[in-house]
Amino acid sequence: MNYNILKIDIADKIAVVTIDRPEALNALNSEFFKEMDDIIANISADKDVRVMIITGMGKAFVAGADIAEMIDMTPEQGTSFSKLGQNVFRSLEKMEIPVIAAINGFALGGGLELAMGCDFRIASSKAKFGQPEVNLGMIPGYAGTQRLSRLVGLADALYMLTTGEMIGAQDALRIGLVQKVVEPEQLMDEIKKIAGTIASKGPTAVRKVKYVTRKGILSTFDEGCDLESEYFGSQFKAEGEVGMRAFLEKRKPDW
Ligand code: DAK
Repeated sequence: MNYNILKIDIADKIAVVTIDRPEALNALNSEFFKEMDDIIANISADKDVRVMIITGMGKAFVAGADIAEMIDMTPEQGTSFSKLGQNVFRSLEKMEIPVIAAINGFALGGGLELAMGCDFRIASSKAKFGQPEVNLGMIPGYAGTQRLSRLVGLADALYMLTTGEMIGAQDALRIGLVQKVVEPEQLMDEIKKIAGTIASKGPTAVRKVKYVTRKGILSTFDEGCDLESEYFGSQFKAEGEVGMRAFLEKRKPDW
């Protein structure tokens, strides 16, 4: 798989996708969305890959949508560029395997929206987060208004969305925007460790737990519980038997 902007490295059942356009702080242009769409399809088809990590090259994770590309858009083009980004980030959520954002630096605008399309986020202590669209007279276009409030609550989301202020990694941790903060030089090792832990679990169980949890949050509680019962039951003759037998025989399961 060869791409211009994205680099992909697959090892030990973990795919690391690096956005490699540091001269523009990895700003998201249409080529990025084409490549990311293709990578999502390819990784989804590779049943050996159990976790995907997305990170950025240089001092930014992603400093936003590419302002230079957006400036001349008509309202109609803006709406369809917004839909394109929303669809690609939604596809990340719909991937069967967990997707982790490794936030190495600035995660601004479209960059924070990309990170929020991932299942969870681990940040370098130097990372900075913001939805600065209002500084440009714009609003987020890749579902940032919808995901931020769901992740951190209405008041913290509206604080970030209306002030356009950047917050640091510790504040992002405090409001639940990221799940862990580590020193910059430890970021990839730590994330690969977490990804390795996930990759060692029952692969079908991990996929199903992501599906049921994500589906449940968009359903009623009772609908979510019905789905959980169905998937819980279906695991017995899938990996459940292997995992429970291994536990009783005091050995590691061979999935
Ligand atoms: N787009 C294009 N280029 C960017 C960029 C961006 N978002 N961010 C940085 N760059 C470029 C800079 O122009 C500069 O290029 P050269 O001048 O070297 O050619 C290079 O990256 C290095 O940036 P700086 O020189 O500015 O680096 P500093 O360390 O001094 O500052 C910074 C870093 C992150 C504080 C600063 O670059 C900055 O404020 N960048 C802009 C951040 C920002 O406002 N991001 C949000 C973008 S708006 C929509 C869809 C989506 C969205 C909106 C609408 N529709 C479809 C309608 C979402 C919008 C956004 O994401």
